[in-house]
Amino acid sequence: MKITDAKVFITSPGRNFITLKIYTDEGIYGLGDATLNGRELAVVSYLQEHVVPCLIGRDAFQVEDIWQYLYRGAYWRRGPVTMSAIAAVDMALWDIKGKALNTPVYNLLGGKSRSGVMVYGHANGETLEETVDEVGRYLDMGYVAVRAQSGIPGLKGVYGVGRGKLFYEPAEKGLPPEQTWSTEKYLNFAPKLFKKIRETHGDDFHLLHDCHHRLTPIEAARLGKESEPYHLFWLEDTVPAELQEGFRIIRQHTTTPLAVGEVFNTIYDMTTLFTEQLIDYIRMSVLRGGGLTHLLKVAAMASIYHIRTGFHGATDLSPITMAAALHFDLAINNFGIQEYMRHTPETDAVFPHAYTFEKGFMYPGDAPGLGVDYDEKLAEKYPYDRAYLPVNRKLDGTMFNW
Ligand code: EZ4
Ligand code: CO
Repeated sequence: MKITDAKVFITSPGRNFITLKIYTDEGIYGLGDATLNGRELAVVSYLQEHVVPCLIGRDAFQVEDIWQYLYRGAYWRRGPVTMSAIAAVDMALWDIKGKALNTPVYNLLGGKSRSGVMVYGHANGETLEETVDEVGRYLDMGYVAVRAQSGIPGLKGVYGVGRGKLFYEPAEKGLPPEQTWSTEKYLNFAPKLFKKIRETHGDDFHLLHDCHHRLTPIEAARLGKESEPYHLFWLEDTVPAELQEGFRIIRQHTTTPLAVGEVFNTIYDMTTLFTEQLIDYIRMSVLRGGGLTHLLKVAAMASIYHIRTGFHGATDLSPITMAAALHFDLAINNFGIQEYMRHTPETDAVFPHAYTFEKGFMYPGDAPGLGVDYDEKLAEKYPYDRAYLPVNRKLDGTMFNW
């Protein structure tokens, strides 16, 4: 089966999404997600100018070879733009293979290893009380795992507290919005939040929290230690993970499980974290991490070190990435949990999909391939709209991590 063409689509049903569609000489097409929040058109250009011409005429079934061709063949390896582009091709090819063989992608990845995929939802509030109430709302919706993020007294626009409830989206039109940060205020506040959540809602559900790369290792160690009585499922992205060795310090001090990796691009970003067992969950997504082909290697290596997956699943990953993740999660042995931020109804309409949510679990569905389509006509109604993720400054104005 030969690849005859590939097109890149841009749509903005509430937020920007980039989609790659690969066509074959047998009439089967495949879809891949190429969305890079805040830098979308860089990936569009990378695909259109540099990747699509190399795809024409290739055998669509040679998924591994095409992956290696694009990864090794660029010479300039890795990075979010390159790896998101490769991921889009990879997702589309797995989609094509599933459709050609008339089977859902999870069957190509080893078949079902479990009945459903446990997901966690996002409870966000402006205040501690509001966040505690939101956690209750998610439990009422049937979730068995909830991430809690709250506004902090004295800080403006804290990560995780956004517009709307079910559909949190941090990217804004115009130039990047500026937020403020104080580690002192945060560290004094977070354990109180966890305490109140456990007192109000009990122990019988998984509680998660994201630090969004804002701590130093010793600060992360303090938070991990003080959180131990509330037994978090994980503490995410405590420190910026460019320095993998930084995790050694955190690990020496706390038994709170650690998750990291949504900004990682390849297996080389995590080799120290794996081999020294410095983390418990790896979060690199199908989209950011070069597709299913590369994640198969990541999951295999992780399994040796007792590390499980907990893939990124924010709204800036399109329903195509969500579907790809669910097929993968269902199939591999060392699956841990899957993040699930709901897309808006407008986005769901542009990407009709087979996956479903029920009582805290998700199911990829049994449609051949990934089970997601792209409504080109409807998508045209939502033209690209430049938006940026926020930037973050300390209270004295120092530029910091968002
Ligand atoms: O801030 O995907 O765990 N989830 C996250 C996300 C990221 C966004 C950035 O675009 O950290 O909400
Ligand atoms: Co995160």
